[in-house]
Amino acid sequence: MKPITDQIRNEMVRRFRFEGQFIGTAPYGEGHINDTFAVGFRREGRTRRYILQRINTNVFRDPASLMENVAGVTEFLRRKIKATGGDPERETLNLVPAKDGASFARDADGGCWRAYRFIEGTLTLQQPRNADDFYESARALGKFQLLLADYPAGTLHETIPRFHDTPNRMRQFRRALQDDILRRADGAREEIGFALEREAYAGLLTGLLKQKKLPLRVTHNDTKLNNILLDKATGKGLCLIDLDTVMPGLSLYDFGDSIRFGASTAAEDEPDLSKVHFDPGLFEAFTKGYLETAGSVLTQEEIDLLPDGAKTMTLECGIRFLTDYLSGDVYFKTERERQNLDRCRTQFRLIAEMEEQWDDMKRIVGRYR
Ligand code: ADP
Ligand code: GN1
Ligand code: MG
Repeated sequence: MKPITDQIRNEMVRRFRFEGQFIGTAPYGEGHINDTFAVGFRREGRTRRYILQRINTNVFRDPASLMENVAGVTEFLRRKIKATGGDPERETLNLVPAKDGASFARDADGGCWRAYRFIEGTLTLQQPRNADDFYESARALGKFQLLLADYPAGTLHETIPRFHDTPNRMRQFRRALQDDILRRADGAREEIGFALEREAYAGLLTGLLKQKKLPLRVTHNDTKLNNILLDKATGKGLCLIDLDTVMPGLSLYDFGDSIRFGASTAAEDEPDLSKVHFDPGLFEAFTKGYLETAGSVLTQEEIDLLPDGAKTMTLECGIRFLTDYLSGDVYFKTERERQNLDRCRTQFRLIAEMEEQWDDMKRIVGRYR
């Protein structure tokens, strides 16, 4: 993606139906994919913020289809939240259309931009501060899946083909390893071995899906904690954001992706592995919140496989970070050279500890089923 010049960004600020007098704009958030800005306006003595985002079109090849998904899902959620007495301004994303009425706008460099109303009074956490935070995020995820249970899945475009096809991620990893374009493989032998030893396991969930032993649902597919806003005042789980990958998928992908990011004692890219542990207390808090909200619609198999959802998604994400490291950091944003390798290593550390605590994880799920 081309660097964003001040000129382009200012031009894009003028292209959307923002209300009031422009105050300023600044980079915002810690997403790995899109370029996100907070934009401030002043109106009737009050400040109003918006989120302005350039969509990463290297990752999302068909932004028009992606925006159709986002518009469809947010509109659907809006209606449901309203009907059940909730606050659609805060419990779902709300798109701000471009001045020509479209859901996104193109800049002079071909970049695609969209805007949302900023959901104020919320927390985006990079790690849960305590078990309650994580429990609340799980409840928000469970509610999200319930609300979308009757969404017309056939109308959703696949924004990234085979996004959670873990065996395919494994094949991509093998190709990157074979090419080893930067000669980085030698410095990552342990991680490479760890991934390859789990190659057969990587196909567990996709295999069960193929055999129709797990149901396809409308899922979010990117449920790490910084994509789930909490209400600052009440601490309650409020809103799932980052809807670019809402697609048909397995409930276990969403459960697992939350666990791999949030049930850790350290940041996703912590270089010091002695700080990284899988936290069974956090796993328990999330499982409880998730099953309290979504449990009634899940099948017995889905519930039994929650630990495998966690392990599979942690493995998949670790493999993706390792693949990107070997490929020269072309997919995930990085600020330092070994960051993708550090990210991979935290994921693999979590897996090793999950494997050690497997029976406990099963017991925890058994407590809330
Ligand atoms: P990415 O795909 O790069 O992860 P996100 O859509 O997740 O981009 O946005 C990045 C960050 O911006 C989020 O983690 C969150 O902190 C913040 N954010 C995004 N949309 C909103 C919103 N409508 N209101 C408040 N904060 C938001
Ligand atoms: C990316 O966009 P963001 O930062 O919320 C990625 C996820 C990964 C995650 C790892 C579209 O999420 O799949 O799990 O980084 N999103 C995409 O932190 O690839
Ligand atoms: Mg995000």
